[in-house]
Amino acid sequence: MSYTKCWLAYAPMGGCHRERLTLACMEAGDVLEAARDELRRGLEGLYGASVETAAGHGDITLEVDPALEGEGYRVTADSGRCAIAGGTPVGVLYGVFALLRAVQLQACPWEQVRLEEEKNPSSCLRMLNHWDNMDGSIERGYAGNSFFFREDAVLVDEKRLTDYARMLASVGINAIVINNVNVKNAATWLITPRYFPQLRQYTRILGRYGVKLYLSVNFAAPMELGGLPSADPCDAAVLRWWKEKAAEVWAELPLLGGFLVKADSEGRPGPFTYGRTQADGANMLAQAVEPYGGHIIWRCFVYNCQQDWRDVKTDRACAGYNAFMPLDGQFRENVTLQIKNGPMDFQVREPVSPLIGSLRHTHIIVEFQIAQEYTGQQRHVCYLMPWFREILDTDLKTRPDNGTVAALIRGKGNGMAAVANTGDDENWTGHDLAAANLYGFGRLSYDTSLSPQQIAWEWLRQTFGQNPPVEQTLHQILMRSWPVYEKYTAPLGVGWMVNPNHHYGPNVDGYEYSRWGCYHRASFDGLGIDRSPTGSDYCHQYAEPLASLYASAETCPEELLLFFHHLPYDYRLKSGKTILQHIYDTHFEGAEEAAAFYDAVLHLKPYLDEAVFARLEARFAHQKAHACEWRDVINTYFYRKTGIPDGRGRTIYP
Ligand code: GCW
Repeated sequence: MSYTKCWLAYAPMGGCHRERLTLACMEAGDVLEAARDELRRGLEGLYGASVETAAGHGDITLEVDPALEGEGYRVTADSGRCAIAGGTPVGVLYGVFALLRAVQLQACPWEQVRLEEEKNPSSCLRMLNHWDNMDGSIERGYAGNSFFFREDAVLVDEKRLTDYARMLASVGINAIVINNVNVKNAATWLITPRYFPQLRQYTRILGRYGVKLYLSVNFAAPMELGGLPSADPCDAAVLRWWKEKAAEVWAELPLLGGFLVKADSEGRPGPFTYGRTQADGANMLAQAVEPYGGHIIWRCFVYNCQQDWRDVKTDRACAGYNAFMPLDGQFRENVTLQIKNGPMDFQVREPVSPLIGSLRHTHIIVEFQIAQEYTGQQRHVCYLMPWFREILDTDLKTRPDNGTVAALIRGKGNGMAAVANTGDDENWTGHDLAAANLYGFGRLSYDTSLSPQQIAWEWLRQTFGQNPPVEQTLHQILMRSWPVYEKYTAPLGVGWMVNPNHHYGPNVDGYEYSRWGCYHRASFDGLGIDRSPTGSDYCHQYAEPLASLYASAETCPEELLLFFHHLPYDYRLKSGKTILQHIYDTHFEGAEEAAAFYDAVLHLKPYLDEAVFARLEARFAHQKAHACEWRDVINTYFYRKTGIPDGRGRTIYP
């Protein structure tokens, strides 16, 4: 299947033509060769120049400078001369992408490009987690099927994998997990000779772009592959099995980064089965992979998914903290805990998980989701960088100086991961604008200080070239998209009003009487979940002053009000409106704004490639209609609960 180049299109920059450029590179090696190839491809595309190799000095010089941090780079460009240095070849590659980005943003003749940029990555681990299954389907995939797997085979499409690796490297992503965290059936066999030859190709292709391969593994593999009677992490035979397995795996795949594990979660096996702790499980695996420099990433998404909705004391939001906080300091050096950004599950709005700030002696990765499971499934536009920016800026007040999430994920063993949003669709991400989330996540993970505005602007310029109407309109749409989506789907921190299983579309009570522990508790007297001391007291998992701030409805940030409190429909917000009227208003406004997005996109027809316009037009038309469905279902639901009509007399169906 053919596919687009996304932000690596390198469209010619009008009026900036240049015949010839010379390029000198001091050293050799695969990654440096990739850096040279990219520079050539980029400059040929942008300037129409032929790029020739020079001995000694050229217009552009690439070099490794060990004085820089490994994946850091320095680029200086002035008067037609440019020097790109990196702490390692991967740093050089990142410098090349930084130059190409700057060239496109400046959009001027080569001699006028000026750049003075030195950067080190904000965190060590900048990962994507693909939830691809070996039959080719993707759990929570909204952009076609897997380009890694089909019918239990590992596909090696060298061209597509290379182009993917280029996209990842261009934004600083340095690791990917290609298989779903729910490891079953054939995927359990990925760590056996059945798949080593193909996976070796992956490590080679990705390695050229500084991207490390990781695999999700099945905690019960000693039973399923090895025929052992148990997978008890404290059983010597189990440890022995994993040690032998690691020796075999790394002998075949010496470049493998490590394993990602979802244990004791949503039906997956884990140490709890044997009365052991999550640390027992993680450390046993860590010990096995340690001789090879292997790394264990252990997910904290551990909760009881067999809850009873009648039980109002058990609160799923408390689960991750309760399971992992007592273990702080007990994990081996090569273990990192991966924690979802919020305590529930990638809702449109959640508070930041308190576990992120409270662990002090444990490496952590914060897990984000750019697969838009709960944020419009890549049919609605939802640019997530403003949301991720807020998360990174949240100060959890657990450190005397800087307790922001961005500060907590600095340093060795820490980082950011995102559930990936790509598939084999021709534009990679289903919705063309969803590619901004892939681009943005990578950029933000490399440089956590970037603004969502800047990222959107960079992405638009590189994707669509110099195209002012497109840039302006789509920039505004991107920046408004998350607040608008929130308006018509998730009022005041309430989530989960979606259809069970596939999670698309409105269904206010979809999860209300289910076993999954995610309720909104709408009743005759009000709405929201009491997580204050009179309820589950989840708010006291936070340090002061946050605990008190969340504990009182008066001081709780309004966007999270109903996440923390059950309040009457006539409770007055700071705006003076009642909660009910706020719900009505935001749903009418959200649907109107979605309609305005559609109208704005229609005006871009003359400025967009035909196929791109057709795809955008179809998605925005769907969003416009579907936002009305959300509006009406939610408004009617609350009208029926309360019998109180809209204060402004707009149509709410009885
Ligand atoms: O909420 C759930 C998703 C599952 C996913 C799980 C997880 C991979 O709906 O599809 O499973 O989160 O993060 O493990």
